[in-house]
Amino acid sequence: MKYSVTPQAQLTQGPEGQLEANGEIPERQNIVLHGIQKLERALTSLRNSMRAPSTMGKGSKVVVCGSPAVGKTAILEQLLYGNHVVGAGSGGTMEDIYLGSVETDRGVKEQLRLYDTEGLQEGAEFPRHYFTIGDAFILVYSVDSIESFRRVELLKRESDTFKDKKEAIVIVLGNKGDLSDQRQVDKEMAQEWAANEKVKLWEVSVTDRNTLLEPFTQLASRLNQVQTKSPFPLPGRKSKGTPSDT
Ligand SMILES: Nc1nc2c(ncn2[C@@H]2O[C@H](COP(=O)(O)OP(=O)(O)OP(=O)(O)O)[C@@H](O)[C@H]2O)c(=O)[nH]1
Ligand SMILES: [Mg+2]
Repeated sequence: MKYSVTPQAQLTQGPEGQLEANGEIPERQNIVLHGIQKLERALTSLRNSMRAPSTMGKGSKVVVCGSPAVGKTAILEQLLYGNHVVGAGSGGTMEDIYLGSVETDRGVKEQLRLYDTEGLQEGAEFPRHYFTIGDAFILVYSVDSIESFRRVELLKRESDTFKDKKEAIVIVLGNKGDLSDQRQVDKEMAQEWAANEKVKLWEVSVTDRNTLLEPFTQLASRLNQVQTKSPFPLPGRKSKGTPSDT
């Protein structure tokens, strides 16, 4: 199967969800807290987002969530840019949005707005507004942390309770599959849980980008099906066709 993933831009959102794409950077505590490095990143993101205004507002919204340091950002950056250096910290995410285009198994491109969220410390609540935003949720744990798997179990229960779109898709990624000597989450146990929950679960590793392609292609395909089936199709969504149409 041929996979194709095209990055489009990275945006950064403020704590209240406002996009920094209108030429103004709101006064934000997180910039102050995270210092010059964060500020530089925000400015780069702003420049990127201003370069790609026509892509804003489009695309299925995919929320990526889980415990801190399970590799949420690394997964997205490896998928989209292929440039993540394992072991290089990303500094802890507050919230970033990546725009990417992923080819579905029908050979059409699905635009994704990928919301990279803040890692959830023990006891911290996942902000409820994400459940109303998301067309899909990627719950990420790390195979070397049973706590991170417990958080995914909790997020799945919360998504059942709070997501307000019945068709919202949930998939699970067990990251850091390369750390087999530090494994705390049994592969079979995790797959059994996923089968009971009726969600798909893949073990992946950022060290092997190929492991990321199938989950994202399947997700894009399912999102594309949901869009196509919608009784109120968005303009331009109706006749994406198949590869043989082109
Ligand atoms: N060995 C290994 N390390 C990984 C893998 N994925 C990510 N890492 C490393 O784990 C660390 C944390 O990765 P991040 O992508 O920052 O994790 P995160 O979930 O985005 O963290 P927060 O934004 O703080 O919630 C980094 O040093 C990554 O390089 C993987 O598959 N294998
Ligand atoms: Mg992160």
